[in-house]
Amino acid sequence: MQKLALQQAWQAKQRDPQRTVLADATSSEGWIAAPVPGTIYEALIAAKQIPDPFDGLNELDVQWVGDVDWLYRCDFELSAEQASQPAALHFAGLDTIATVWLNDQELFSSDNMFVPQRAVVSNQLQAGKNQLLIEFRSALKHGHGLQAEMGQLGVWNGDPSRLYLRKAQYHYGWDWGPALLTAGPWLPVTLELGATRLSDLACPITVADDCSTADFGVTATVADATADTAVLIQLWNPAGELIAEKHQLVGAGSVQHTITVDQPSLWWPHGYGAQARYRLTVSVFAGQTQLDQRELQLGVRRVRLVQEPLRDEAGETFLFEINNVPMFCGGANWIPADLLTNRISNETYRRLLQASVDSHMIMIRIWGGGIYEVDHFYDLCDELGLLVWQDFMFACGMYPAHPAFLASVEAEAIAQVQRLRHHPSIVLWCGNNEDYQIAQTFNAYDHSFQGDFTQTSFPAREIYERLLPKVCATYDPTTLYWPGSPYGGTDVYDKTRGDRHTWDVWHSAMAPYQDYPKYEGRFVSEFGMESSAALQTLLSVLPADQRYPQSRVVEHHNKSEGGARRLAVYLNDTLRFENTLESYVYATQFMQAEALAAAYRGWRRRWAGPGRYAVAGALVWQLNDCWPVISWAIIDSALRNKPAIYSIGRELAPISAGLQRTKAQLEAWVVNGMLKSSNASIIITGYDLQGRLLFEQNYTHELAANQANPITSFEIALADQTVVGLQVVIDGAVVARASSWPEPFKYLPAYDPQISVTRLADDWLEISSQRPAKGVWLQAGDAVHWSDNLLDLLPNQPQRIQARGLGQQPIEIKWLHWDQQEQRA
Ligand code: BMA
Repeated sequence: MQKLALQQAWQAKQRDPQRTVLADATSSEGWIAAPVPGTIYEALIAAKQIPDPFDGLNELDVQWVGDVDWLYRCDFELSAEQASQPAALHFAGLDTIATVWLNDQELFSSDNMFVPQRAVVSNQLQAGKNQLLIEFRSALKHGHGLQAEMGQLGVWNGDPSRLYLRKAQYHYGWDWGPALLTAGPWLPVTLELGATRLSDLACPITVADDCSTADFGVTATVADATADTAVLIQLWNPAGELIAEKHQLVGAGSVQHTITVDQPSLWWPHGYGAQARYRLTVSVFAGQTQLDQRELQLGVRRVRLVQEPLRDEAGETFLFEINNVPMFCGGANWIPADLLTNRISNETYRRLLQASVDSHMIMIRIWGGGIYEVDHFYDLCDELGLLVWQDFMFACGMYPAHPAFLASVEAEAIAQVQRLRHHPSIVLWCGNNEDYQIAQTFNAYDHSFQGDFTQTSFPAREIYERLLPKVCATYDPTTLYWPGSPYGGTDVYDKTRGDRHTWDVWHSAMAPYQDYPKYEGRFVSEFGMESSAALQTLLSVLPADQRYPQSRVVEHHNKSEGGARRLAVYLNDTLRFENTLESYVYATQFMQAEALAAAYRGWRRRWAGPGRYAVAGALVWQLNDCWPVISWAIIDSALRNKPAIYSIGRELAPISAGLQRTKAQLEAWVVNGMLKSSNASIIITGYDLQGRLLFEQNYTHELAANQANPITSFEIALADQTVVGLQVVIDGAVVARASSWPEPFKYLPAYDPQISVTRLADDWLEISSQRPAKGVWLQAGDAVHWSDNLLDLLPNQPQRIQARGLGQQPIEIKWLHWDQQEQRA
């Protein structure tokens, strides 16, 4: 099998509706160079026919691109020998309403950007010049047509016609992203020469309950096999030793072979063990000639979703057990890292996922309004030890379920599950994002009804409760399936079973973030607080006269409904800041960091040991951004970390400390996330704002493994003048800290806490202060990698952090109320 990537010399033009496609293809004017894989937006930007859609208000000026049809053409040369071979064209992804011609002959039409297409073209190639044409019709217009025919459906975010299209839903605009209705061959186009090929390779791994054995169930399907076609199956262990080999004639088209491995090396999420992987190679031969080969990197892991009653609490758990170890899943929701996904580099994927690992997250949820990610994303999660919660691509809508739609969805699900099923990191397939929530909001969700869903006002249950689970059970039986997020009880807001999206803070009630612990769920799969992108990131899209917080362009780059107003309310509740963009950025980011830390801290405290794992996970909305914006992201579109990623990292660390202040009552606890108990000294100190020590308490405590450990609770005298700190000391080292300040912060006097920074070897720094210092944010340019940041400092408790790449660069320091005049007096 010879594979030729058709990615050179593609051109594109706007369709001339007065002409037929073939006539239009011969016209000479209007053609621009088009990157493939890619979409028409990249081509138009490169040709300077449209401005950068992210800049200023440009998004509003480029919507015409989605209203018209486009034509792509590619001329490619073949030798007589090549043209005479059995051949097929493979299209990994056509966005979205497309028709394909080869040498003036129509091959097929497609309407799902998530379904690869393969067209046999053996007798349609010619020696010399061949021409491939693809017409992309306006998805928006196509959707409006279907909507006019079948009715408008309920949605949150974007044009409602999006529900009829199997196109990335966020392309229609979302409450954190612009609308860019892309069109084009967004994934590779390949010419395959030769008939016999490995058309499918499956290898589900069945792990014994005690993980003592693993059965690798290999099924290799060979298309167009001949009498002498054979496959060679080889398995290497993580040490690189060949541990199994099987050579077999193909015969009826597929070969099955099971390899049993005793005491297999297990794949673990990071922090729990190695990410051991076995390498499976399957090669297809005709005699001695190798015709095709595929390789899979496999991991042995046993996954269970444990839903069992809790002691003394209603409902049941919703916890992930990996290799028989229950795990608190701290993590984040992932959105596509750009509107134009072909611009996302492997480096970007690695930096975003590495940052989540650095903040002790072990789970990433791929949200249902984006795309099934590229292979590299999952390879990285396998390598880095990140669990993946994978939504199917449905979000915030009352999707249809007519036969053509169901057929398209089935083809999509089969293709994506077959592509991704071998990744050990993927532990759960999930039917949709918030479709049960929107249905419940429309009173269309009758949990007890189990009849023909397609005849109800919530027909898409057919997809989530019948079609998708069947596909998963057939093609990926060792991975969990969950109908939707949130989902669980009869009520999607149920706190006692299933997963929950906690938007009581920010959306709906706009509850104070300090109350996050109240809005728990057995597994909180979404929650979030907005903040601005980094100053430089924001400035990159702001004209000079728009560089103030309430400007038209700044607010255009906050897509959340009432986003600027909600932020203003939360900011007004929390701290004082100057009305400059620099202060606004620090203030929003400080508040986001405090809010998200309060959530993780409050919920991880409920990971309280066997029978008491009341909250088993928290996935923040959202890890990343797709353009320069004010959103819920904790890493902005320029990959600049926001302070929240550090405050979250402290709450998810193997050992984390917690302080909860209710009026003058203070409660203290320590979470030991490690699988061994540990003996610790706990030091609790109280300081006034002048830096005078008010009290110190010392405890020793055997921290039980894999749970939160209550330490003490007591009344604080002069509570509104007192900052309390807690240090956890193990083997002489401070391994975790927490601090509790009088709130709201806005009532605190602004002062200079006299922070000093001492430079040590290897870019290590010692940071200390004379008076309590809150939210100490250190910056020194993009090249510096901070091991921690946004510190809370107490006198006589210096902290050491590493600033890799700092060298002798100057460090800019901000802290709570750094910009308030009175301290400068
Ligand atoms: C949830 C998510 C997203 C949305 C976010 C913030 O609805 O599923 O759809 O962007 O909240 O509003």
